[in-house]
Amino acid sequence: MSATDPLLLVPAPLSVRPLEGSPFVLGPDLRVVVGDTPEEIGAGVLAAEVIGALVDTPLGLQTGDDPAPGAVHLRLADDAGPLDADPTERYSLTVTADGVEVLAPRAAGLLHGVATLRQLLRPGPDGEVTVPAVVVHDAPRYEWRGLSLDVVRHFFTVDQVTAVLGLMSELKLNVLHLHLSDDQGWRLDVPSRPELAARSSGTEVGGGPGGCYSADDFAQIVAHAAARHITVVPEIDVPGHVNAALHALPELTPDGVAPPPYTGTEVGFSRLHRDVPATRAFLQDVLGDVAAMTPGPYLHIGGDEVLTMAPEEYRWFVRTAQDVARAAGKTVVGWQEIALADVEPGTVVQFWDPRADPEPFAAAAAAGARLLMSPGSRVYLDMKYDADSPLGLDWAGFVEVRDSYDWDPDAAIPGVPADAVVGVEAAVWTETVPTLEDLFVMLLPRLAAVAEVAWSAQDRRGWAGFRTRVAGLAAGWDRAGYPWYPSPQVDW
Ligand code: TNX
Repeated sequence: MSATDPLLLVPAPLSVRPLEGSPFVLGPDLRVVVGDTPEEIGAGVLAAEVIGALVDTPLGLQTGDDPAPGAVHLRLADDAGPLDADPTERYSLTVTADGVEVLAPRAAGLLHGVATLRQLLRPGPDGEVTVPAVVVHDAPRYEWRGLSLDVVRHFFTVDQVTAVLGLMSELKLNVLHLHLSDDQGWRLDVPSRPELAARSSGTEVGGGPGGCYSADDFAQIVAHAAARHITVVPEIDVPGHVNAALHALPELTPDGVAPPPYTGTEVGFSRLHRDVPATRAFLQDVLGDVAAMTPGPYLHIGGDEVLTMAPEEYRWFVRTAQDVARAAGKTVVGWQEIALADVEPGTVVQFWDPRADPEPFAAAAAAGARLLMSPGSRVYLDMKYDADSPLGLDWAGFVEVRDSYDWDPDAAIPGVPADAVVGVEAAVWTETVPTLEDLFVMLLPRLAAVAEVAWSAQDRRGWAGFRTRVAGLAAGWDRAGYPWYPSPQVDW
């Protein structure tokens, strides 16, 4: 690649201005220089790690105001980034022959600047790494840019989830939604009901060993995420998708008999019962435990695909779960079906099935709910790319890279106004996805497309440009050891 190549950045920044002049050359005494606040030091540690891994040398970290030439400077500055954007995540990045400067009002912006820098690094012929001279001003379109990961149908360890977090931060995604309970297993050990993990974590689709997170494991995931300014949203799916809970706690069934474990892929057959006495305390204790284990503001209560419950009883579950979450200081997130119940202002409704009647979503938005856009035909990254994909489902159709890219979240549901759209979340269900390698093949390149939909202004992006830029990421994926799908829609 030469210095005149276009700058291959995904997601596309708000503004990119290439500068005349020589590129920055990463020298042998390259170091990261930060201010002395904890936020700057935290961002500096991660920057040193990320850039150091790319140049194969551990980088030094130095605090202070030293305008050291040849260094990567990270500094908090209120007036950095596009000033009309929210300060939470905006940043500026300036690269000249003399060095690199990342400025942002908050630490999250510093990390976004480092993610942009990472994509600009160009390995030269004799091991020299350069960065073209450029000024970037950038800020996201949506505040919620997520990935939902199903760790139930197949279990993924803390290290594997950490690898996914690494990819997410490269793409400036900021919410990891963990689907922690379902028919096939229970994946989080909660103090009030140790039977759940003890009796129902050793199963998964296809008969594999399953697994679960201890409180300490979960805290580690949350900490790895927090270091990257990613919020973890835990999901306990009720009142359907509960076979694993019923198996562990037979008092939740009407006849007190535990159903056998389930390792198939059908949905919609299991449910809680309002009239079973143990039900209310289960909701209260388990949702309360998960809320207490989660520093983030959200608690996902599932709510999807309850195919055998009267609407009135369903509404009771949603109301009760909302009450528990509110008492624990959390905002409720639920799959789109909760729009048919009484959602409170601020509750996040996650749209997933485009076959549904749009009217209840418009009504929920009018009542103050916020809509999170996860249309299956666009961002369900467990769908097959095409008929030849060895992995994946196809109930929402085939989802090629361009399908994930070419849509506008603000226009995704007729009747829902743009200001009710909180953001975009990709979802990867894992019925057909047993390994981390398989998971990455489902995510890449589609997650890059979703990340751009969620980050980049609608008028700053387009398929022709994205096609070129996403091809520029592949070398980095190879260096990082990420398996990916060479979609025929892109000239790799
Ligand atoms: C629907 S999306 C489900 C999941 C499945 C998924 C497979 C949603 C809220 N429920 O239980 O795993 O389809 O694509």
